[in-house]
Amino acid sequence: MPGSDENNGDKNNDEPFNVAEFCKRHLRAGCWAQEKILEYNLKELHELVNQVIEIFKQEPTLAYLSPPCTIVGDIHGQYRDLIRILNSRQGLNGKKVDANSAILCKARFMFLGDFVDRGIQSMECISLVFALKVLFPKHYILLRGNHETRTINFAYGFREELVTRMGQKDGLEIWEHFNEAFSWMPIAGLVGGKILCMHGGISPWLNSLDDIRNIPRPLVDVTENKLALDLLWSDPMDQGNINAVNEKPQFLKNPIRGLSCTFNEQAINECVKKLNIQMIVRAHQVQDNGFKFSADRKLITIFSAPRYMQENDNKGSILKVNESGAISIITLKAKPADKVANKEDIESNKKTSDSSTEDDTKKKKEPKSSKTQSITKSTSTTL
Ligand SMILES: [Mn+2]
Repeated sequence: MPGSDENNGDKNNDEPFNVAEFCKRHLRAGCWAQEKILEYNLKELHELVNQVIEIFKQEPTLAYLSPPCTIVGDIHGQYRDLIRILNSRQGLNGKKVDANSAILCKARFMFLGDFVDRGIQSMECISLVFALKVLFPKHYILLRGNHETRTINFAYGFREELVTRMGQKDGLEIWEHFNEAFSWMPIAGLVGGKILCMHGGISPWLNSLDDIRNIPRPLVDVTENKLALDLLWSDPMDQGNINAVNEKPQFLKNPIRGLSCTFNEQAINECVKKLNIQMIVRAHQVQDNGFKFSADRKLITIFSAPRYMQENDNKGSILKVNESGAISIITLKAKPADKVANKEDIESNKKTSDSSTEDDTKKKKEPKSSKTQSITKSTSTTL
């Protein structure tokens, strides 16, 4: 700003925050491919968080998105995989894909939360998705996961990463501000009015979509709201558990998490009926193949962090929903750590984008249901 630069010792710090530039900085070749870490200054992070908070405040607690779109599960600080996912967009119409420009063009994404913790680049992941949210608020829906809560990201990596990279004082200050933003995030999402999305799962307290709309925000401590707690934390019952197929009880204590509940097939069937939806998409649990169906495909778990925590051989997956509501699964292979994500990713993305029919896919992971509705039609491609 002319006339206001008398004490302009650090030029970068005094330049107005430019979210598009900030976003592009995250995408420049080399940064993500080689897992180099980015440098941030405190002021721009505060500015980003302020802007995203204003957007979350405008958004309903049950956020909406129309298809075609992509639904994404847990990211957990795996920045390189986040870039692969963002580049898997549909609708490029065979155009040559350049990572920088492709990522900035409009596509619709519903993220199911758990952006931070566990992986080594929580800062890049949350900063990039927040920047995309600020740039394209109606195209990027960011739901809250159980790691977008203070008590969890205190202990599982995000706070420590901020302190290590920003210093004790600045790190803790921006950590508090990020958590303020998390308290404003939407708790669930609805795709095309028929696919209900959340991080964890359903709840005995969920009897209508209005129950979700009525969850108050900011919600600093999710344990204070029983429905929000379950939406962020619950799990389907293990299919080996006899209660999973019994009629009752539909909900049990969650022995693995130590809070919230597990729910059985009957609970899923009843919930889908009661809410007049076609299916539920949730994340929250690592899967060997990146995804898993439950209750005759009325619920799907998708997990989008391949080789989770560097110690699992799991694949990741994302879910594409086309204009008519049909779903297809894209699998993200677990890559060896030294293999750079590059052109090859982009090539396979292009194939995916070009295949407008559901038939020309490489692998079928699950047997087709005999009564196939358009919404539950499912195929998979490998990315
Ligand atoms: Mn989770």
